[in-house]
Amino acid sequence: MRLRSTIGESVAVAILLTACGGGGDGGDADPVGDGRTVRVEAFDRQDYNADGFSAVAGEITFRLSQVGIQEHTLVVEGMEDEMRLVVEDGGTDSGNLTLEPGRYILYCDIAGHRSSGMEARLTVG
Ligand SMILES: [Cu+2]
Repeated sequence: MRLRSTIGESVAVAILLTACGGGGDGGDADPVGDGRTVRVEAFDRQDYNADGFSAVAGEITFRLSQVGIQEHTLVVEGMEDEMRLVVEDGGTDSGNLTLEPGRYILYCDIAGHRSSGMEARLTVG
């Protein structure tokens, strides 16, 4: 009985820690990012790992990782010609953009994916 309750508690703690992971810069939905690099994961359910990312103005590295088997892309709305990251076969892709402070939209340009949820805000401060 004693052992069982200890296991229950450690599972609860682990779940709590997992839920608290990620950035906490404030804002509507806790944008994710450490300043210079925006790390995005693309899932088969046609969603990214976050709805909001943050970065510091200047040269920003975007890194897209595939979680699953579907091909996905990452572009910044209005800057599609400057950077288009593509992941397939479990790979990653990365590129750089120089951005001024402002709000941007990231999305996957494969037909149907953006409307399914592959869209996220990027706040550059
Ligand atoms: Cu996609």
